[in-house]
Formats: sequence, structure tokens, C-alpha cells
Amino acid sequence: MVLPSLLVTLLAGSGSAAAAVARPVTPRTSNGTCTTLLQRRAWHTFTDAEKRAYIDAELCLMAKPATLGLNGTKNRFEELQWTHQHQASIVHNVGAFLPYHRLLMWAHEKLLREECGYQGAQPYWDEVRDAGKFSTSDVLDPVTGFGGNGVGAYGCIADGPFVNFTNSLGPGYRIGFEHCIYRFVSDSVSRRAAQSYIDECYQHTTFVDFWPCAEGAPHNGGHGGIGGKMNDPIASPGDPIFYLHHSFLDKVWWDWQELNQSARLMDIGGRNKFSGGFSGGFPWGNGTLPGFPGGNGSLPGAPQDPWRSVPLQDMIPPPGSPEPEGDPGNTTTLSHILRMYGVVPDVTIADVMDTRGPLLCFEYV
Ligand SMILES: [Cu+2]
Repeated sequence: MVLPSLLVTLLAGSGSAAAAVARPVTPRTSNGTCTTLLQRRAWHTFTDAEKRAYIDAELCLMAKPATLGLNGTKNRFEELQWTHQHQASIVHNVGAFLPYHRLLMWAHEKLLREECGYQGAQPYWDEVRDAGKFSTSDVLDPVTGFGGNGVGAYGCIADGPFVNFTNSLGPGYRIGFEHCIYRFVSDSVSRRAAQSYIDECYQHTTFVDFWPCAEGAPHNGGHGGIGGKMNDPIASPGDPIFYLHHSFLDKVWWDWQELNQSARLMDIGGRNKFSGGFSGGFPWGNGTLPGFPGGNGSLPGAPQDPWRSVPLQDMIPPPGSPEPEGDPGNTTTLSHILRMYGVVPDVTIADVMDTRGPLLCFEYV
């Protein structure tokens, strides 16, 4: 019978509107349970020991050999990155942008916990706090953070826990080209992380209007403000800061959902494919690497990114262009399938709409 489960969904949607504190949660469906919500906190609230534990787990993931046979991957960390690189054309500029990245953050958190002994939750970077001054953020601390800005023409990071990490995916779609984590931190670009841009997005009352706004300044400010690897829309999950950044953006989305839960908990839409971007040839093609709009290199006076000159022909496009699945037509629906290529099981957008649902089971505090 369809009716009872529909009823449960509706009741759960409206009934949880006022909830905000840690509490046991009644499962919304029968195929999973969520009894204790993991609490995701901002990085700057972490103790040094908590920061250490998170970074150690990340290093563990980077050291664990790849297991899934995904083209070009060497370790578990890169397997997560691969799902993003491979699907870049269908998880950006589309309705699935926020849902896919929510699932990717959760998959990352799950791997840290289940395979690397991490006990905590995925942290997020409170970027509003550091807007306009990313260079002094504690996220970039060389001892307790992710290391600082890059140095030299190629911007390879020179300190911090990830200084020796070699990434095999990227720039762009390229695989098998081993390179450092590189950054071109720009305080001026990081102003796009300011609260005013988020407030602008919160003016929108429907998902179809909200997501392009969120994918604009709040999203691009973090990518462009760090620059380098982070400014590569295809391979950016090669810088571990990516996971703090996108968890922040996920919180921005969740906070918007919570502002009107009964209307927004299951609100989805937007196009499935974006013809002007990744799929039909790059607007930034002709031998230059992609950058987020407004990122480093595209602003007057911003440092030029020499990685952009890596010839396009050296970038290997994903074998077979992935196509959206689960919702025929060009409108993103709750049935849209989010593919994870074995890193975690594939799910639908419906499964990731509620962070407190049986699959995700976390909350932002
Ligand atoms: Cu992305």
C-alpha cells in the first residue's frame, strides 16, 4: 500500500520542523534506522586533539590503497575524488548539485569513521567567519590545520600535514599525472564567502531559485578563495579542504531547508543537464584549465594559475559521458539516482533530502 508510507513521510516532514537539539530520531522509513544523530560542528570549535584526529584519519584514507578499480585512482581518498571527477558534467549547474555533494560529504565521513577509526563527525568550515581573510584562517594553520598557501609558480603547499601527499587525479579530467596539492589563496576572492551573499540566497523560497544562488558566490567564494586545486571544478576534491568547504555549503542548504521545513524538506527541481558547461565542451577550453567563475586567475590582478596551461589534450575525459539516471526528462526529481561507483551504495535524491533521515543521520550544530 502506498498511502501509509506517504503519510509517514508527510508527518515526519512537518513534525520535525521545530526540532533542533540532539535527540533520538524516529526512523522515517522501515529500511533503516537513525537513533543517534552525528553532530557536525565548525572546524574552529574543534580542540587541537579533535583536529589531529580528523587529519590523522584523512591521512589514513590517503594511505589506503584503492579497492574499486576506478581508472587512475591510487587510494581510498582518490576514489571519493574520482566520483566527482567522473561526474563533474552532471553534478554541477544542475538540480543534483547540492544533493550529490551532500552525499559525497557523508561518504567521506563514513570512510573516515569505518576505515580509519575516526570517532567524530565531518567538520565544516565556517567561511563567513573568515570571509575576506582566508589567508589567516585557522583552517590553513600549518600545525593544527591543513597547511598554508602554496609557494612558487605552481603553488605547491609547503607545510602542514598534507605536504607530502601526491594526487593522481586532475588537473581537470586528467589521470595519472602525479602532482602536489596546490593553492593560490586570495583574500579578495574570499569576500564572496560573506554572509550578505548567503542572505541573498535565503531570499529565495523555492529550491529551483535557491540552488543556483547557492552554487554562485557562497560556493565559488570558498573554491576561488583557496584557489589552485580547489579552483578546479572537476578534480577539486584532491585538496582535503574541499570537504570542509562543501560541508559548509551543505549546511547553508540545510539551514535554508529548516527555515520552512514543511515546504522545503523535500523540495527539489532544476535541470538535469547543463548544455553550456561541462557536457558540450568547455567554455574555458583552448588549452586552459577550468576555473570557477570569479576564482583566481579570472579577476583582474589575481595571480595567474600556471596549471591552466597544462594542454587540454593531456586531460583524459571520463570514459563514456555519464548521463543522469532515475528521472526521465530534464527536470531533477526525488527519484534521481546519485551514483557513487561502489564507494558507498547508490541512492536517490529522496534519500539525502533530510540529513536526519535513516541514511545520513546527522545534524549541524
Ligand atoms: Cu563539485
